[in-house]
Amino acid sequence: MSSMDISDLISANQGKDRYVAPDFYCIDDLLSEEQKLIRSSVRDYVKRELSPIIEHFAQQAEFPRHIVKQLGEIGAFGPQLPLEYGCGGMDYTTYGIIMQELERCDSGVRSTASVQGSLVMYPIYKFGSEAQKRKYLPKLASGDWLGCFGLTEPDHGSNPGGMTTNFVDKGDHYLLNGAKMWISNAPFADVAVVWAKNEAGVVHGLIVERGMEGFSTPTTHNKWSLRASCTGELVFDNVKIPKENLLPGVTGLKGPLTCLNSARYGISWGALGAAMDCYDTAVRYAKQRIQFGKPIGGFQLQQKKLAEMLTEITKAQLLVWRLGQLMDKGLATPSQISMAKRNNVEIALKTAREARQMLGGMGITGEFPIMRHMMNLESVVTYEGTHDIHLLILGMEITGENAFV
Ligand code: TGC
Ligand code: FAD
Repeated sequence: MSSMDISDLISANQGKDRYVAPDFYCIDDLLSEEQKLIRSSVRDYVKRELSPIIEHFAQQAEFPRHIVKQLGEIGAFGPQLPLEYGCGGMDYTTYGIIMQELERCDSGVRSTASVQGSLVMYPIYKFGSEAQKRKYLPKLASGDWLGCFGLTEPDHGSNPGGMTTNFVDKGDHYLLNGAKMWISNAPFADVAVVWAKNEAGVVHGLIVERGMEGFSTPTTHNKWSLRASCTGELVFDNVKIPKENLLPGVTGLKGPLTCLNSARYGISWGALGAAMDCYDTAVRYAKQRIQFGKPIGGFQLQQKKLAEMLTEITKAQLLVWRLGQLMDKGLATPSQISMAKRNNVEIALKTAREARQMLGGMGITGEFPIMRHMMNLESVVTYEGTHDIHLLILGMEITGENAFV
């Protein structure tokens, strides 16, 4: 889409987003003035630049590529990473708040930001050499470059430890072979953080750059979910990787799983944003839609739906607020993060499904964001560890017994 068409779309739809965030337990009182200021500026950006265009891009199954630079400008890429590499230097609660505001608009937008910040910049920051940090982080933070994260393979999704993508040491370089599937941002990514096994079967992280010979990124078509996010494959056919592109700071599966802790944390805030948007839309509709001579919000059945949505949203808000504190103190455990990701995506999906019903036939149209959220959340409940996998992580924490195998 040309920039002229985008500005027409923005003008035509400006002001239509009337979102007001639910805050039944006054959780705002628990946030700092700075956190609220950042939230307000991201919310303004979303209302001004994203809400007017998102439905169009989702309907067209097109990635709004122009927003990558904008997301960099508003500080959505790696806000939790240090200032010295061009990042935000903020706390994890602020990171969560930003993810919530973006996913309130669309899970695909949050996906773009969480892949970039938690799955590309974070591993480079945490496990990269000083030269790698200086080379990649500022350009990724500003949105000049887009990154992607390659862990999942066609035959290894929930069980990434079985991966077959591999590299061999050729003296002055590595030779990478294999394929990754379901990779967010892949078709447009400038760099990919790829997890692969060496000759000894040990997992390492490698930075692969677009343009390297033998590296291709075919697009995944026909998705009914995350249509405004681009998904693709990463195919490596004897790709020569310079030795300085290996992440020196980690070996083994704990490398990618450590990055997933950060991204799953962001999703727990983000999915809640989608739930809050569905709830807010349903409340407004219930007050306006007249049937049998009165607003449908006056019927007990509809009130039950709204009361239960708000209850679950409020519980989920408290969960992520506390988890944010634990993240900032470095105390959050992977299973605490699993609980929040699992719970908040589930309540978001349930909220979206109930809200969609409350809008009747209008609920299936693009006039309202609910159906789009609902379809998006089917990906969110699957990626970064499925609903089942997070339950098994919790089960293992509780019992000490491993039910994966
Ligand atoms: P297991 O033997 O349990 O563990 C292997 C090593 O990893 C360590 N570890 C962790 N370290 C840090 N954080 C965590 N959360 C960790 N979980 C495990 C563990 O201590 C061990 O370390 P060491 O030193 O002893 O070697 O591994 P397993 O093979 O039995 O599998 C465990 C399991 C199932 C929990 C894990 O593989 C898993 O979480 N599976 C789900 C896969 C997944 O989440 N994939 C996500 C792909 S990326 C994605 O979806 C991006 S979507 C992006 C978007 O668009 O937003
Ligand atoms: P499978 O692992 O085949 O699971 C199928 C079903 O079996 C699931 O219901 C699962 O819960 C269940 N199951 C599996 N194992 C067990 C068990 N032990 N016990 C009980 N039930 C089990 N990956 C990346 O690396 N990078 C990305 O950027 C990325 N982006 C994505 C974007 C989208 C839109 C989607 C849909 C996926 C993305 N993924 C990405 C991949 C995602 O992480 C995987 O889809 C997910 O981990 C599940 O793997 P799978 O699809 O192979 O399902």
